[in-house]
Amino acid sequence: MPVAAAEVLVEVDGKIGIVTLNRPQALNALSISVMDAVVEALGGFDRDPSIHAMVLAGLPRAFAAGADIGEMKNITGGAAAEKQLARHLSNWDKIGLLKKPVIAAVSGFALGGGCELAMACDMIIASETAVFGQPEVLIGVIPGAGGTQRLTKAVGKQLSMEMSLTGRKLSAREAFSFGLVNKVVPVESFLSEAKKLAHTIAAQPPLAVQAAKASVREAVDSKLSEGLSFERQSFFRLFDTQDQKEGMKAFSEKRKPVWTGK
Ligand code: DAK
Repeated sequence: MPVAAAEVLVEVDGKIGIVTLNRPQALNALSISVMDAVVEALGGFDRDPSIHAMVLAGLPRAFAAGADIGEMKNITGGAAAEKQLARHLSNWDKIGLLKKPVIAAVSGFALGGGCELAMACDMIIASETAVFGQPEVLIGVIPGAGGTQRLTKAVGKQLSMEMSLTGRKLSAREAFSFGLVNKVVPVESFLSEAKKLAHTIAAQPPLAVQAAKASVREAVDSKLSEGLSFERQSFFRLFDTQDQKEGMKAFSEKRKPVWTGK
């Protein structure tokens, strides 16, 4: 399904490319079409020799409140989840594979797939209102787009466990103190600060920048593919459970879920 044109905005500012999520009515929930458009836009900038760095921005109230629960809630069975969501999920991985640096400009909610999207970028500029979390357990699943792996590498095992097992969220200041974000700025300037950082990078020699990015990634990502694959299979299997159905249904019906452990 093609994305509604206004749901993802794409612009160029000198040597930087800016992609903005713009689905405010759903707190920038990452539907299949939105993620396809984001990857297409960033991929286009990655191949464009006149672009040297990119910014992936959200809106002041939300970077992204997760993958679109409405699209996932009716999937029954782990095999069906894998069939329907595997390509969607590969979009998060594709962002991690871009050659040029991507800076996430995060304000408001960065939850679930939104937090995973920010973490798939290379650096994060956060507004004072940013909130980071992996609350999937609250709707009967687990992070499925890299959260258990990238969050653990970013903040360490203890905090990552707490966040993934309880849905605990981090304020922008906490995220900064744990090394998840580069800088915290007033909400009015989160986008301009991200652009400023992108322009600074874009002024450096592009081949050296790309080589540095690849090297830092290598340090962080070795064995990541194995972890991601393990995480993914666990995620898909949860679509065989009643609690996944109940968690997503309860969210849509705006009530508390009743867990059965089945
Ligand atoms: N999906 C769809 N709609 C969402 C949404 C989401 N993740 N989050 C918010 N919305 C919608 C709400 O349904 C509501 O729509 P209307 O009812 O107005 O039509 C609108 O956005 C405003 O939300 P609220 O009314 O709930 O606003 P509040 O300020 O009261 O609360 C909130 C904000 C962010 C605390 C709350 O909306 C919330 O808890 N949202 C869900 C957060 C969450 O659980 N996120 C994780 C989702 S699961 C994978 C790829 C990705 C993933 C997994 C696998 N593969 C392809 C394998 C990722 C999974 C997830 O992200």
